[in-house]
Amino acid sequence: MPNLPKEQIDLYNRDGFIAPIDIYSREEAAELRQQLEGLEASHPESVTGRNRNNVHYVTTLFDKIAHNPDILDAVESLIGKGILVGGTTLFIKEPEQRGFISWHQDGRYIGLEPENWVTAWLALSDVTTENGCMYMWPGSHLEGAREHLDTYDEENLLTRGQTVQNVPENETIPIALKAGQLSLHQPWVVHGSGHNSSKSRRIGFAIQSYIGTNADSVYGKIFV
Ligand SMILES: O=C(O)CCC(=O)C(=O)O
Repeated sequence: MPNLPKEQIDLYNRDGFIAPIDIYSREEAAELRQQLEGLEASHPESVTGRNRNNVHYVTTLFDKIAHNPDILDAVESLIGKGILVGGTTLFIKEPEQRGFISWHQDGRYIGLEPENWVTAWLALSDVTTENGCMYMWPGSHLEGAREHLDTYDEENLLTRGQTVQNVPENETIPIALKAGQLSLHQPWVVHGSGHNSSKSRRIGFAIQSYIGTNADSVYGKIFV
């Protein structure tokens, strides 16, 4: 895939995200999902709980996805050449699983500056409003860092339940994706996702994040 066209880059700058971007065909995505589910069957502990964090170290399946040239081309359009994989996470919501991700900004807890980094989220199942797709608040990145309240809600899949308050939910946009499609979002865009109320799994693989080689941790300097 060539780099993203200017119109898409403009949309990213305006809204704080772009979706959908076609990466894998349906057949390829089904094959990747099958490999994941094969691993879950043969080595269940390897891709559950904390092992879902940096799962690209656990299996080459996810390392290959994180280094997919089409994804890297799209990312290069936004952050330039010299791209590092800062971390990855497998976000799975099981059928009818209660569990949501509260409104948050990745920039607030990943803590990297300067801001030439971007989170990529690849769907390995179809992702819909019913099974708990992400919602983005367009333009919310333009005001930079916002206060987050640690709510420690039991059903919140974020460790501290960190939450941006007073998000105008009627302005937020669902990011429905077909298996094999990608979304890209900016560090300061406010986003979250709801429960899976469907009878099928919602499977997403996030590269959190692709970072420019000049990005440095600001934890302990700006954020604590
Ligand atoms: O998978 C989800 O629902 C949320 C993921 C997320 O917040 C992220 O990738 O930044």
